Amino acid sequence: MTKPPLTLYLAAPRGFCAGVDRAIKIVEMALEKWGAPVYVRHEIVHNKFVVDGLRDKGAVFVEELSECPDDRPVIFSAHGVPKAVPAAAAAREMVFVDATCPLVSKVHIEAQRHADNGLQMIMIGHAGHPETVGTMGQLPEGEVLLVETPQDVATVAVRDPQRLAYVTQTTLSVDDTADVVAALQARFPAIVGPHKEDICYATTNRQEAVKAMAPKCDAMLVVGAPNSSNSKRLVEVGARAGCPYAQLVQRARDIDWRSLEGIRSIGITAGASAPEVLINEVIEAFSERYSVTRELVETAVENVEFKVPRVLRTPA
Ligand code: 0CH
Ligand code: SF4
Repeated sequence: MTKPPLTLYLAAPRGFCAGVDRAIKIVEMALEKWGAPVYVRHEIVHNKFVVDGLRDKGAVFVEELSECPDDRPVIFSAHGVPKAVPAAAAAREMVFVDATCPLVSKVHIEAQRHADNGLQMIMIGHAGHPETVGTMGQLPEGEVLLVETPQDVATVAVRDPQRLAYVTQTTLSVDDTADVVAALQARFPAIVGPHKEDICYATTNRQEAVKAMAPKCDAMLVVGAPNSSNSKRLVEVGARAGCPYAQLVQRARDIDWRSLEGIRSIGITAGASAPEVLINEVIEAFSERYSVTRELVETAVENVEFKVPRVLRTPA
């Protein structure tokens, strides 16, 4: 039987970002240095395949520091942690390594700097997401106000509208965040903030590529996990940019082939925490069913790399 033709658009950039790459390497180095078990507080990045692979090598994933023994090393995930977490580890004289992405740490420093300057902080982010919890946790409980939408901005109660600053989660929708920032600036003209927001280069670039790809595609798949904020945003961006069917899949076995019946083109991308091997698996699944012509939709070339410490040192 001849296979039906299919144009497969592949977004670039897609998949692993520099912060994810660095965080995974830190766990691997810790396992080499200290042997198993090494504890990791929260999924190092939001990807089951990555987490399962590291677990096989001896990493133990927990949600809270209280679940770790005193005498084994613990690594904090790429999403960042509240200040209380390293403080508690230090108090217990634990060996700990912080795999927080440097671009998230930069936001932590910003939040602290604004607070030191006497400004009340507003964070734009998703309630309960570990990065939001970590960034808000740079300041004492209740000091950072969270807003998610322009509606939240309309009702947020601030101490002094003249003394305000904002920071954002790094993995938000660029367009939605612009609306929230605009609402903040309209209600609080004196508010201080970053040039635009704190969304990182990787999030921005992956959304841009999807915007270019989506209008060409009958359907689009984003390889990523259901708890991955940046991956979920790619699905939304794809749908909004005109793709009639945009779906998140963790790997090839999640593809709903019945929903794809009759398509002549498919777009594929991946969140910042999804490994290329899973993208290749998805491409392979299409190649088995269709006569595929591949086209790259490249909107940026990334060459960001974050240094992994050559020797893992724990804070003095
Ligand atoms: O997109 P989120 O923040 O949910 O996290 P991820 O899927 O693990 O991707 C890596 C980003 C880590 C922190 O920015
Ligand atoms: Fe860092 Fe951005 Fe990757 Fe998050 S998505 S780990 S902020 S580079």
